[in-house]
Amino acid sequence: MSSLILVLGDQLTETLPAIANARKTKDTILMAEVREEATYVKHHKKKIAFLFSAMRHFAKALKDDNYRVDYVSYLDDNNQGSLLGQVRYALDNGNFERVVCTTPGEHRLLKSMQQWENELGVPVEICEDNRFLSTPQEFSEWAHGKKQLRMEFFYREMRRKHHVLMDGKNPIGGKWNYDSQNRESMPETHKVPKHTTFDIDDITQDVIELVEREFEHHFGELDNFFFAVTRKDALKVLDTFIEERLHNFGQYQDAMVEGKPWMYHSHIAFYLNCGLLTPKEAIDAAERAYHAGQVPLNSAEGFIRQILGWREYVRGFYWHFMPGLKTDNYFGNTRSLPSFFWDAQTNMNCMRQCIKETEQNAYAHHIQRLMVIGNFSLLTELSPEEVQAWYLLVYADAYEWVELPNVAGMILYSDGGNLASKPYVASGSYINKMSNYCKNCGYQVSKKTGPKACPFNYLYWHFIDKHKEKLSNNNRMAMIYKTYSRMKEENIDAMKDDATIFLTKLTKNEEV
Ligand code: FAD
Ligand code: DLZ
Ligand code: SF4
Repeated sequence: MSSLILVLGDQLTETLPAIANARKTKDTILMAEVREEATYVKHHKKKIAFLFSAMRHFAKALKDDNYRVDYVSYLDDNNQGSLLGQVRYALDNGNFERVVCTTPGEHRLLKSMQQWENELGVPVEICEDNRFLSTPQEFSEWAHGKKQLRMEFFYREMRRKHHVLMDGKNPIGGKWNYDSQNRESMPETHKVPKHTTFDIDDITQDVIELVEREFEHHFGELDNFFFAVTRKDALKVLDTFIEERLHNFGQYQDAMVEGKPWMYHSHIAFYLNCGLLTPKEAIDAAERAYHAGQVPLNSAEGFIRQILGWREYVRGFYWHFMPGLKTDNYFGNTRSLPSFFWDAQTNMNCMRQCIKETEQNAYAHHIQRLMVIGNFSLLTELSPEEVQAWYLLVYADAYEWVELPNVAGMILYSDGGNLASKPYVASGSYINKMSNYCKNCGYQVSKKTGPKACPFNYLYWHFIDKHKEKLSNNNRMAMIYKTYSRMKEENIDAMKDDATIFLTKLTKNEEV
């Protein structure tokens, strides 16, 4: 009995049970570049080029390892345009008794796969994705009966369970979390190490030309392709991060500097999320560097928390709250995205820089996504559906299981607070403290109202005022509402008036 094993573009890991259990002389691994996956949101050009190239390299490595591989390129005559179509075509033209897949990272695709057995008339086995350190079931068991699902407590469980940075039953250093040491801004003269890039080989060059032709109208730039597209090179990105960047990761984790998109971040989410790296090897490498005395505890713990904590937590959260998470809209926001989300043409320098870098690199670091673009999206009442689609298509590390909890739960609070204990909103002073963006801005961060005032300032108080019924009982908002209650009515009115003018401009898609 031979099996047809479907491997998706973000399942490029040889140790997945579906691949590891394949019988090399009997079974066939099917991989396909299909229009449906590349366009259900119009992914960034660099994201498609990265993934198609990584898929082609992975297929080649499997073939070199004597697996039978049926690789369908985007322009192949037999390309059916969808995963189901491609599986059906392979079944019609081969001799397979069953289909084997791995649980996909998106709810829409899992629901579709669960129907395939009926549609195809052969058994379809959906294997576990064993690349995570926790399962969705484990998350749901942890969540059961809890009023609040705070990441910090989930993270502590993960630390204990996997014995990471532990000293017996206690966290190494006596504290679970060293975030209070991780909030420094970066002096402009500080030199950040160059980020790791690779030469473009023939496979990648072909894919870049394909994407330029076939996805011409998609968002983003293709120049300066920098990605690792093989496991070997992805490991090099991880190693270089541990050697050159991890030391300062904690200290500068939240900092933003104009013209420095890469900072001390690891740039490994691209590879973790498509399978070229595993989370365990990234965590182990950071822990080893700490024990070897190469990096301080605040950096090692901060980095490990992102992977063992946040990454595992958001995946469990996604499956626990889907499909409702996608349609939740706690504040009832409906405004369409302004056109500068697509071309970065705005006088707000922080938004201009973060969107421009997103356009260039299919990457922005966490605080740019959270406290600049995300903060703006919530304060300007953008439609959750449109913001979700934007984040899913612009970043090369974005798949719905990780993008949606961050967007719906973390930046938009559209789930009403299951993920975040309070909305992540801030005025311009936060952006000014953590970046040098305000120096080159058409607005003045010190001004609260008037045509030159920083829009984040009056939009922030407009938000606080507008949602007082929904938010003022939240303990974590108490200080803010105390300050608000002491503000002069005329000042609040002036900010509300400026916010209304600004929001009307956005609705009309006028320049801001
Ligand atoms: P680093 O800063 O070096 O962090 C190390 C690793 O920790 C990352 O590679 C990532 O795997 C993990 N991590 C850190 N924060 C998170 C988080 N909040 N959720 C899950 N994993 C995390 N991350 C994605 O992988 N894909 C997304 O589509 C995505 N969308 C986001 C959208 C918004 C609105 C926000 C606020 C965050 C989003 N993140 C997403 C989380 C985070 O911003 C990225 O993981 C990070 O910027 C990737 O860059 P890096 O690899 O240099 O990460
Ligand atoms: C993101 C993506 C893109 C752009 N193209 C493909 C593709 O052509 N073939 C494929 O198998 N996977 C692709 N992917 C990744 C899938 O969209 C991803 O597997 C699902 O969204 C589940 O996470
Ligand atoms: Fe952004 Fe306001 Fe600073 Fe301009 S002044 S960069 S809009 S925070």
